[in-house]
Amino acid sequence: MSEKTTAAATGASATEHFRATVNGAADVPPERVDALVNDVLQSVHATIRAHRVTYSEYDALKAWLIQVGRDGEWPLFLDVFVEHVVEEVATAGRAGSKGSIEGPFYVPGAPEFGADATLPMRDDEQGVRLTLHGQVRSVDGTPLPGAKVDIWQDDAAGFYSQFAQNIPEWNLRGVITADENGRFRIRTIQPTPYQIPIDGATGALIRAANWPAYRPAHLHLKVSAAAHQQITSQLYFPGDPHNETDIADAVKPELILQPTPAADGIDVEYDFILDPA
Ligand code: MBD
Ligand code: FE
Repeated sequence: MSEKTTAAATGASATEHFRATVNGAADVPPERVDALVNDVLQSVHATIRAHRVTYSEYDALKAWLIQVGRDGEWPLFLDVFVEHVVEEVATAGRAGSKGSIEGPFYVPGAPEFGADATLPMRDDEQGVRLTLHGQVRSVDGTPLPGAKVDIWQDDAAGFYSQFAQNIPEWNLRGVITADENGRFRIRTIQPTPYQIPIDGATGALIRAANWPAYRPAHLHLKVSAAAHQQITSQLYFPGDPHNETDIADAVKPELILQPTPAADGIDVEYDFILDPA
């Protein structure tokens, strides 16, 4: 582990990536701002009254909010504590596969591969070898040829490339194009439970509240095909104790894989069912 892999360094990267890839200034109509901000503030006011919040607690809140920004941890904090409900609302009408949150560490533009791919990894990459294979279909069962599976994950030490030091740029990231039957095969390593950086403001809050600071081991994926809605998802591993206590509340039973032993590690099959656009 590099000494430079700090919460501030990770957070600054996540903030930069968000600014570079998302139009944060998208127009939200005034009546929506009015309704949403009013409700949030009323919840805050109600909490203050119910708990008789003191000036020292109010000052602790101000100091903490300032520090989240200084550490660049707003993407981390929001994706851990808020995004799962945005995802729930956004995907409520879907008939196809369940999805999960994107989180702060997605980077578009990863190297592209054919239907049978090995993710970019170091010669001495640590971790159990994992093969993930399956088929992308429409809700009516039609295979989706040429579907894209964009995958990213942490390494055996729990770090994501581009958000920690000394990892090759696109390590354990890739975009796989499914074959003419919508099938894909991805060779990678098993991901590791992820500990929220404990030296930043988000970690300080988690410690102060005595919550578990972990996400279970997970693969991140975005699956897309022509004329279909993209699915953003995460896949998890059975028996990971963090599945029940995920700090980001992003585990669903449908997303837990059923691995089988393979000669060189483990093998998992998982199909993605996409809703028409
Ligand atoms: C992660 O790896 C992640 O997936 C989320 C949602 C939040 C923090 C780190
Ligand atoms: Fe993650």
